[in-house]
Amino acid sequence: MKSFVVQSTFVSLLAWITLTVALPQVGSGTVTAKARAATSTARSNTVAQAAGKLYFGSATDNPFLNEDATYKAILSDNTLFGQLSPENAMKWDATEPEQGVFTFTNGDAIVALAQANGQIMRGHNTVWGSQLPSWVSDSGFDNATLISVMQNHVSTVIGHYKGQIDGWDVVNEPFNDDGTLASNVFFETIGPTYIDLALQAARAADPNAKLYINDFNIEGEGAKATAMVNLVSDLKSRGIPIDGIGLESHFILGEIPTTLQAQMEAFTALGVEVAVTELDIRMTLPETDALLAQQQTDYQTVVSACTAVADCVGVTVWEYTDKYSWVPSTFAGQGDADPWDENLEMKPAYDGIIAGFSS
Ligand code: 9MR
Repeated sequence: MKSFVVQSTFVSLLAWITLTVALPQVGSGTVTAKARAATSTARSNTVAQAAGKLYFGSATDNPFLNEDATYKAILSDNTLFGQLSPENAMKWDATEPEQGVFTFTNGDAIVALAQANGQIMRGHNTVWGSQLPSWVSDSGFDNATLISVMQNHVSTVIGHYKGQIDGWDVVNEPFNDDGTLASNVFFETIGPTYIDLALQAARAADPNAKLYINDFNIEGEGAKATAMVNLVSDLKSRGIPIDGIGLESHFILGEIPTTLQAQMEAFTALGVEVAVTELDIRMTLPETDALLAQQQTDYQTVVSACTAVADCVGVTVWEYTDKYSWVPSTFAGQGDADPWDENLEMKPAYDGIIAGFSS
């Protein structure tokens, strides 16, 4: 009797779970299996290259590569991804955690993977106010010492990867939103010429790598984008090496700047290339059919802009899957920003990418 009660409770529980999971969730505010899946059979890097771009790519990080074989297998498919960016492995805190002690193990692993897969590598990044070890940020180094420390870091990291990196984010996020230069130890100690010195050291270390300045909130017209135009034209007029501007493109659903393509054109008119370097489009959770459809449209809008601009060389998503996105831990209640879902299945956003390269 007791066993029957336990068993029947178990069966009821199972039935409840089955019903709850299988019940069709229709109407607004819900997600249906059909609306969740991508329908395209085209391959994202193949269509990017057919559109004249160098690549469609993704950021990646070592913990995920080491622990998730399915994730790694999808990332390694060069019909999907023609380019990799190291999400953290080449940053200052990862590569020179103690002064003069360089560790390249994680970065090397990503470069080796890209080479084995026939994928282009972007380098990210050498000089940035974040993810700095305290021996740099809190050092109190004087001007001459910090210049030498910075030049040594740029030369050693870029030199280590000489010939293996297509484009380097040499200087990362140098601006405030109002277009003034951001306060960080380099700006505060060396002044604005830290940018010149970093770019010159990078050119000397790998003359064939494309040298980029990378930033966010420069994807549409505004004070910050104007400041980037002014900086790059000033660098070029003074003969400081600069080859590209990275538009990070961490967007909010439904808020893609209407001036995105025009801004890319304003940048390329300076004689540099541009790349969409860190694309993701986050939504307020939970996902709904409507939000996924809007996300598809938004991905298409961004990729179409790059397709339309001859000197936009490629599009990189900042992790291809929601499973490993940086977004939820940074923006409470937001997420699902990437074109593959938590189960490594393609979302409607993937169809948007394919359509964007096909436009
Ligand atoms: O995705 C990166 C995350 O894993 C790190 O914790 C974070 C720390 O700053 O950096 C993230 O990547 C950033 C990139 O390096 C520069 N642009 C903004 C990215 C998202 O924060």
